[in-house]
Amino acid sequence: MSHTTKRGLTVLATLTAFSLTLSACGSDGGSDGGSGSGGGGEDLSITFIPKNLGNPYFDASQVGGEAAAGEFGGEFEQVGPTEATPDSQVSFINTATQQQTGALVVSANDPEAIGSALQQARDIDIPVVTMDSDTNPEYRDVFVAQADAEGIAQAQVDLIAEQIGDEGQVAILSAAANATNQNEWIDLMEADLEENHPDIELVDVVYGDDDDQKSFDETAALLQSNPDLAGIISPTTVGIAAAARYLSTSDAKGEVALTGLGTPNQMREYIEDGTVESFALWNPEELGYLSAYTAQALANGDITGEEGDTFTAGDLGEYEVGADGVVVLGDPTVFDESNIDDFDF
Ligand code: RAM
Repeated sequence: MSHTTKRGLTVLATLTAFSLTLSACGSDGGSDGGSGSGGGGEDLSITFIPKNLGNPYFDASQVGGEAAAGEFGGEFEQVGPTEATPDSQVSFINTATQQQTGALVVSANDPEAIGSALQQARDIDIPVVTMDSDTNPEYRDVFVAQADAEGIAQAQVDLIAEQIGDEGQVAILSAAANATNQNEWIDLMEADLEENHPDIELVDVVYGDDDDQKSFDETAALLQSNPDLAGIISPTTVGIAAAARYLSTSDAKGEVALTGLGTPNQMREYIEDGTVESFALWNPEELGYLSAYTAQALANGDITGEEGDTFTAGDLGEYEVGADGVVVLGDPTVFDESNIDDFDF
């Protein structure tokens, strides 16, 4: 498989063992998040605010965050909006700030809209970590990135190119229109397609807002308005699962390729029934785990977010803060019928 060698995408054997460790780890579930433990000691309270609730991806990152907090004796809570709109997280950030949470970990729906709310938290020395989807860098101390953005973009382009014989029309079904992470990947995918895949034409980019029904409906509309479509890339776990569900019972099954970023548990049935050949992702449990340890390291004063700072993230080992305050989890993994059953998230 050429895509696995080009960017060094690897199946991390440690992932399964890591998941087992996480599920064995107890936690109080965070019933008391805002207890005012702003000092960053053993009783550190950490508040996770995902893009939206009800998304299995963020359920998984929550598992990792809870496990980490359990290990270092902290308290954990996850709160957030039901809709992934630009400013829907503001009230949750403000509440956590008023309660003087020990640290905030946020996946941003918009790079700017939550900026002043985060700044208010930082004004009273609450460390702010973005994970998964960044804000503009001035609003946070550290961004915990799931993987290198170029690698994530190229993995998806390589997968679709391989599945459609490197030619034909493709479309992108994304998350929310302002999502920092998806927009960066889309820009990089467009550049990669233009430079390296002259016979692939990107005909449309549509947005399902990380809402299952909207993503399903957008898939139907895409197929209707682009009868010659050869493939869809969906760089969102909500989007790819909804698109796969639509394709699986439509005439386009097996005719229109689908790839992107999905969780193995949501995509397993579509790999098994032949709707989807392969897709990619990192381990969101590990992302949550690393983000909680990053928050603790900031709260303890072990790091400040400066390039070159190092800290230990529990079982994941040592990490270093890179340029622009970014910590990178690792390489994405490609899933197909040969390995999907090795993963449970
Ligand atoms: C969705 C969210 C998340 C993204 C994954 C791939 O769950 O949009 O931000 O990282 O997909």
